[in-house]
Amino acid sequence: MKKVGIIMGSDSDLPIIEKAVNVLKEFDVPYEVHIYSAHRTPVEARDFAVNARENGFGAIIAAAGMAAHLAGAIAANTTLPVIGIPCKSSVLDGMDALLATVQMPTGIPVATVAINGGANAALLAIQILAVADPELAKKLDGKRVNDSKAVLTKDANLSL
Ligand code: RP5
Repeated sequence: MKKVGIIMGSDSDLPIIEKAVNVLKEFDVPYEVHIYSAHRTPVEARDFAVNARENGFGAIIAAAGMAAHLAGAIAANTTLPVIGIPCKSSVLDGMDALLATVQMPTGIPVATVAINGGANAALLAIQILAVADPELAKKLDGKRVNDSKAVLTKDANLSL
């Protein structure tokens, strides 16, 4: 199976990345995590992206806050699908990162999830890998069924 690459701009983004890692573990999807910054370690971030396909990755998750250029910088250097997580890490509550991550120029797409949306980033990466992996697709179907059941159980237990 292809791996999911997870890059975060700083170790202060770790709590958000942990949400993604937990989902990937739940689905037994292999992953690799790195701290590379578009600004502080631009060479390492670029090298990871340039070599990602050859190194067995099928999708890349990039999480950053503030002037969040990481996902865009990664996307500029690979044609693998890149999923951006805008992180809430400044006085602007993540709106800065959201706009910086989502507003990509035509030709270099970044699939941007919600602010701090670590779990959805992982699910989207899994859905991308599942296009060519029927077993993984079946696991995704199973999760949807379980998630629905959990809501309906809460509905049945409502006592207001
Ligand atoms: C971004 O700046 C990082 O992704 C992080 O969200 C934010 C703050 O980084 P630190 O100053 O906490 O290292 O590059």
